[in-house]
Amino acid sequence: MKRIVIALALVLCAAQPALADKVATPIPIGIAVAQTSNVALFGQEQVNGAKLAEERLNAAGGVNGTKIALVFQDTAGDEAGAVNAFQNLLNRDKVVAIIGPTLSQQAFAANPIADRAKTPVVGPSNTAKGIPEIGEFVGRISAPMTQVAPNSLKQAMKIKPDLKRVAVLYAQNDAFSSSETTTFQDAIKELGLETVTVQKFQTTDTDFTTQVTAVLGANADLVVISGLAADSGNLVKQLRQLGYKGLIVGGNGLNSPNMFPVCGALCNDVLVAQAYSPGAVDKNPVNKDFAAAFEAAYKKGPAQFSAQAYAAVQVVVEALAKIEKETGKKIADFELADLRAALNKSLRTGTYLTPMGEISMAPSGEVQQKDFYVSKIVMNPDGKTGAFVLVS
Ligand code: PYR
Repeated sequence: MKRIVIALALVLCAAQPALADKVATPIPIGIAVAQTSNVALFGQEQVNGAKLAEERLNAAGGVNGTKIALVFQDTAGDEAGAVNAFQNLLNRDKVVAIIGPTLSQQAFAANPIADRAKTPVVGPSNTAKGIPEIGEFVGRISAPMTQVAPNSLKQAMKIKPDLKRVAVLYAQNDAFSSSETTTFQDAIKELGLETVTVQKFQTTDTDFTTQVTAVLGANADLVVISGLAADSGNLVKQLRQLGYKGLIVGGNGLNSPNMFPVCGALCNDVLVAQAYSPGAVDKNPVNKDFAAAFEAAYKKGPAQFSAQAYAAVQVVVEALAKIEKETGKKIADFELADLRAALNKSLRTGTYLTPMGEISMAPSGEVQQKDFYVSKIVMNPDGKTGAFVLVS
């Protein structure tokens, strides 16, 4: 009985909204991305983008003169890591919002925790169907693959107009990959192409002999891959090593230069649809400025995952500034619970001029973005470094 009473008391305490908490200064914004595991191939790029945003936005005055402080929590690559990171950021670090996690697979597990804590989540790289639907406090600035991915198929058809036979491969243990492949498979049908084989794999796989044998046996002239960076890089490498000579379209999991060392020179010519391109600077001075600052800081051009993480921090900071403007009250004078609720609303109003162009967040939390790109991987002679070269 005594144990039950103590347990009940603990539950009641934990359930109490942190009404007494004021927003700390500098204003804490959580960054829950993968800094370890294979998913860090994306996460490291996100850390770079977020850190650059913190530095530049603070140098420009932060939120009307109040600085922000990013609080980094490593989610590693799985759901448990993301849940743990979210809990720390919400309860210990008392952040005003969480930017993260890296994978949709992690978002489906961790975002409901932030939603229950009435704390806004801004997804910087969650592109599966169903992310904003997780809850009222869940939004994203990463365009869903339903809008982005089909562009790469259209580009493949431009390169090879007699294209017909498509092999589809996807990681069945990953929510984003399973979602993206349905988008690809629908688009393949709509574009009048024929799916000649569908092959599944795991994100932890390193040997793709079975899948490649099936692709070669099906006589495909286009291969479409939905996976993460390490697995997809190995798959591309083994397709080429075993003699596949046709076109390859990669989904968002192949959208990282950190994949280049995995497939090396054999990454050449893979087509990838993108929500950001460092090459698209002509019409967007914000991107020009960002790309130059990134290059100066890291001695390399920004990848999509970096640009989206930068944009996520920018969007949160601008939404905070809007709250001050509209209420005439400084962020530090808010109670945390009130600020989190106000921020969720503010995020969903107005537009943001980011490195990805002008974006906004619908009341549902879905991003609204206009410009998308397709790039081709071009490797350098060193076989380790390369670039996504804009083709459309
Ligand atoms: C996702 O997990 O949603 C990615 O796009 C990588």
